[in-house]
Parts: sequence; C-alpha cells; structure tokens
Amino acid sequence: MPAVTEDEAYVDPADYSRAEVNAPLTAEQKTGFYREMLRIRRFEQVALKYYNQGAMGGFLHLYIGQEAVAVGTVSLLGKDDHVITAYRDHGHALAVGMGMNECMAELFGKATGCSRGKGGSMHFFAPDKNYWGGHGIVGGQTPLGLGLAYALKYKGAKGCALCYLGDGAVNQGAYHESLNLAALWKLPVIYIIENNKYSMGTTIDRSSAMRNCLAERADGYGIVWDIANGEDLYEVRAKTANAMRRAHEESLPTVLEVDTYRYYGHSVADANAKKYRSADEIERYKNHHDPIRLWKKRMVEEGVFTETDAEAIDEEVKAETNAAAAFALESEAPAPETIFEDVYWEVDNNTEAGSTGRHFFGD
Ligand SMILES: Cc1ncc(C[n+]2csc(CCOP(=O)(O)OP(=O)(O)O)c2C)c(N)n1
Ligand SMILES: [Mg+2]
Repeated sequence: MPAVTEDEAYVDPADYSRAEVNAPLTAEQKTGFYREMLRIRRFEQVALKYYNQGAMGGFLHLYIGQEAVAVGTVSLLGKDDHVITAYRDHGHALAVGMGMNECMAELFGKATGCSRGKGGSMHFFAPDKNYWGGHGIVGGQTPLGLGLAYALKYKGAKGCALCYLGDGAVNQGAYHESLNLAALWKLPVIYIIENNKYSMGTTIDRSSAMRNCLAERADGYGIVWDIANGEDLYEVRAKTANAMRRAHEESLPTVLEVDTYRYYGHSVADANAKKYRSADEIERYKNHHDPIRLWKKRMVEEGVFTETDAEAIDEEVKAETNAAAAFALESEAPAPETIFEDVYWEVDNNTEAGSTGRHFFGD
C-alpha cells in the first residue's frame, strides 16, 4: 500500500504553505494559530509554576514542544469531527476551544474545573466541543476513538474522529485491534501518532521493533499512512487535511505519524528527564525545531505580523493565563457531599440512551 496517493504527494515538501488547505489562509487565521500555540505554552508554564509551589497535586504531563500538532490538526475540524487523546491533553483541550479558566481550575482540583475538579490534568473533557478527553490508560483511547468513528458512520454524519496516541502506545494490543476493525469496517478514524521519541524514559530504539517508521505498521492492515514534520504547522495541516478528506469522502481510516518532541520530562514526577537524553539534545530541539519560534519567524518573513506584534500577543496571552490562575486559586474545592456526583455520566444522567448503553446511537 503506498503511503499517500500521487495527487496528495505533489506539494513541494519544503513549502507546505502552498498546499490547497493553506494557500487561502488569511493573516488573521495565521496569527490565530500563533496565539493558540502560545496559549498552550504559557498555560502550561504557569501550571508548572503553581505545581512546584504545591498548589495542585496529581499528575501533570506537559505538552510543551508539541503545540503545532494539536493546533494544526484541530484547526481543520468541522462540526461533526471529534477529538480524543491520552493524558497529555491540555494542548488539545485549549485547541478545541476550552476556556483557560475551566482548564486551570481543573488542574487545581476546583469545583469550577471542566470535570468539577475530579478529573485533574489527565481528564479534561468537553462533550459540547466534541472533545472526549483525556485518558490515562496508554492506548485506551484508541478503541474509544474507533467507537466515535463507528457512531459517525452509523448515523450517516460526514465527520471523523481524530485519535491521538504516543510512540509508546503504538505497541499496545488495543491499538492493533482498533486498526484491524478500522480497516475492516472502513471507519473514518485518523490515528495521529505524536512521536515525541520517548515513552516515559524509554527511547523508541528500546520499545519498537520497527523503529524507523511507526506509521508504516498500518500497511499490515491495508490502511493508508503518512508522516508529517510536527515543527511545521503548515505541513501538519496539509497532511491532516488529506487524511480528513479520505475520512469524509471515502469513510476510510488513516494513520498519520507526526514527528515532534517534548522539552520537559514525561510528567513533573520525572526526576530523570535529563538522564535518558542529553541536555544538548533538548537544547537542539528548543533552538532549532521549536514550532512556535519557527512559526513566528515564518510569519515575520511573510509579513503577516512583526516581532512587536508578536510581543503584544504574548503579553495578552500571559495576562489571560495569569487571570486563569487567579480564577483557579479563588475557586472553591468541590463540596465533600458532591463526591459521588459527576463521576459516571451514566449515573448522573439516567436517560433511556444511558440505561441501554446507547449514548451515541440512541438519539
Ligand atoms: C496500560 C498502561 N501501561 C503503562 C502505563 C504507564 N505509562 C503512562 S504514560 C507511559 C508512556 C507512554 O508513552 P507515549 O505513548 O510515547 O506517550 P507520551 O507520554 O510520550 O505522550 C506509560 C508506560 C499506563 N498508564 N497504562
Ligand atoms: Mg512518546
């Protein structure tokens, strides 16, 4: 199976700005992508600061370095497209349009959080934005993403499910069972492998037999696959658009591997973050492959905005982030008597669809 069709591969790989999906972008949209990536980064930097001060507990998996993946892919979504991801979920949440306040408050375990303070960092959810979380079991979201795509096809909606997973998760059985059914039933699911080179402290060399290309395994299921450079938002959008067209027009799955990197440890509890990789490696990515810096440089070169404009955007984003932290600090913790509420949607929303287990099919 070819990775991509000839039609899709025509774009000069050095310049995806001219791809069909990017050429019509307005200056406002391009500036918006810059702002969205920066919002993710500043949000997490502030979260880390408060975590280190002891203002929140639990896990905190930072997405910093990977921002162009969430912003680039999500920027293409329409009303019938859905998103589901793993525990490194803050970037996708902000990209789909969740508010900083509800996200920050969730990290602080406050009742004003998106999951009423009971989910924490790994469990951001926004069903009204087609955002289905936030999952802690590695690979656990992959059959759920398949289910979203199944529901879309069953209902006759022209949508798709973007299901993100890591380079470690590709070795989980659930993912392979999902690929098999995705191909067999021709489901509009797009598996986006965010290859940040590490699963906790384990390099791909030590976890994957076929380490040079994780997406290529899709060949075993007859699924079209592709690879994108995650430091180039234009390329991420161009490759994702191809996959979405395949999902929308032909109801076919795609595996898209996106090359990316995380600057921080696996989570804030990763005391070895600089032991299983060198400080030089991290610096190299920060200095030469940072998606936000590269996008800013490109925008300045294109004349979309100036360095001064970029600084002004950063100031606005910092103010928004600090306001979100203040909101989270001032918010109340969930009342003890609410401990059993909002834990299972089925219990709190005892609908006909819920009692028969047909949430996505019954209405
Ligand atoms: C089934 C399962 N096994 C192990 C873990 C512990 N664990 C949490 S994250 C992780 C690494 C996953 O790495 P990857 O898929 O590359 O995602 P990344 O953290 O890089 O985003 C592991 C082993 C888990 N949560 N679930
Ligand atoms: Mg990884």
